[in-house]
Amino acid sequence: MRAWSAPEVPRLPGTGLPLRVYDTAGSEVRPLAPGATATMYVCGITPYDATHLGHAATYLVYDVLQRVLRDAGHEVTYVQNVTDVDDPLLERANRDGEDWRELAQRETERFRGDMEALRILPPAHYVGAVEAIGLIVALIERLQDKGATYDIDGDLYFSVASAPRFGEVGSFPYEKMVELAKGMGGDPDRPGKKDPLDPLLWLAQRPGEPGWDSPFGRGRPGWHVECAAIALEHLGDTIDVQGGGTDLVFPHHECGAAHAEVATGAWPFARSYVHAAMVAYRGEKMSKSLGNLVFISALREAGNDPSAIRLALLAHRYRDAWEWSDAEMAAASERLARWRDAVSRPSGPSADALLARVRERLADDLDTPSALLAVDRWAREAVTTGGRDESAPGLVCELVDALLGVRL
Ligand code: 5CA
Ligand code: ZN
Repeated sequence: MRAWSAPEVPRLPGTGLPLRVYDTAGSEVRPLAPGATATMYVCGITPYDATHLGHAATYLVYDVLQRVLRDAGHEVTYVQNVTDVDDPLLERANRDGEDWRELAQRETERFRGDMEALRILPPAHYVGAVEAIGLIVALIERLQDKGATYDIDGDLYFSVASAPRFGEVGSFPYEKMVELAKGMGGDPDRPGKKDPLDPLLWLAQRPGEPGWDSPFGRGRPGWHVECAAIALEHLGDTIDVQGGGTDLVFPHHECGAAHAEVATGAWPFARSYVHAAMVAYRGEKMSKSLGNLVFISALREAGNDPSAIRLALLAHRYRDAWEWSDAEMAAASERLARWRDAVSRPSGPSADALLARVRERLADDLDTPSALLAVDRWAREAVTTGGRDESAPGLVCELVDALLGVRL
């Protein structure tokens, strides 16, 4: 699929610091330490009711992560999927009497527009589940060859018992995994399953639902195998970063890792599992199923500058869950105005220490709130005491653009 166009990223003087991030599987902050080219797979949207602020907050995390890696001299190969056929999408299309393909196309287009406006770096490979059916079928065949699959009434399941390290991504107690699977499209109670946690690989076609021919009959792919197949195809057996919101740790990333492990024999599938905390609204996780959504498109249409939207999101640490309120937008717009005022002056205090500080804060597990505070301090000084450095306002514009994606 077509992604969206890439924003310019200025090159900054010197080199950024090596990034340390929290790895969910290891439960600690540690160096990411990729090679010359870092590989990153971030789970994409299921295209309906996108793009809300929660989605944007999550994709912004991997955008800043990439900016930090690039500043430290790495290339990044970034892959993202679109779950353009799955139960919730089909249910929504059904509810609204709309063709599921049209719904997916329209919402994917809206997402592209929002990502572009927010100046989010696009993936090199943007891959829909539908266009990846061949890859998914090939991965399921590999799993079949390893004896890791079984059939219930024509539906194909993956046996988690075949993956020796199943459970190591999320480290949840068994009962918790059952509960999480139930809430995220799993079917732990289905009779005939060898283990309640076994995920679906291929669902035999149901009346009125789409299906594709395959060696296991006509049907459609399960969710976890979709991401595993796309990541393995475009990034290889081991990737540096698997990204997505914390709601994807289990079962999605656990099962994806298990599929990859059984198919390739390699472990870990991802060297770092980097998860973004959930954004809430009106007391609950912002979610399509609850409908408590704030859309990026609505914020844009209301006249909010996309750079202010970025600042509103970057004011929160990605690992801390938080709740959106309208005051966030006003505070971010004020901050943007203050920064713009400061860089509009012909000179200011030196920005060398600011660049070092922003690099240092971002390299420490993407501490964006502290990076913003450092820019605040420089801007306050520029406006109150001023400074003689004529290159400083320009350098601040560039560093804020390159590392935070904010255009002043
Ligand atoms: N298509 C799958 C991934 S393969 C999916 O989860 N799609 S989604 O549209 O439901 O979510 C897209 C991304 O946004 C996921 O990484 C998810 O974790 C994240 N996300 C969803 N809701 C929120 C929220 N309230 N706050 C932060 N991130 C969220
Ligand atoms: Zn995914």
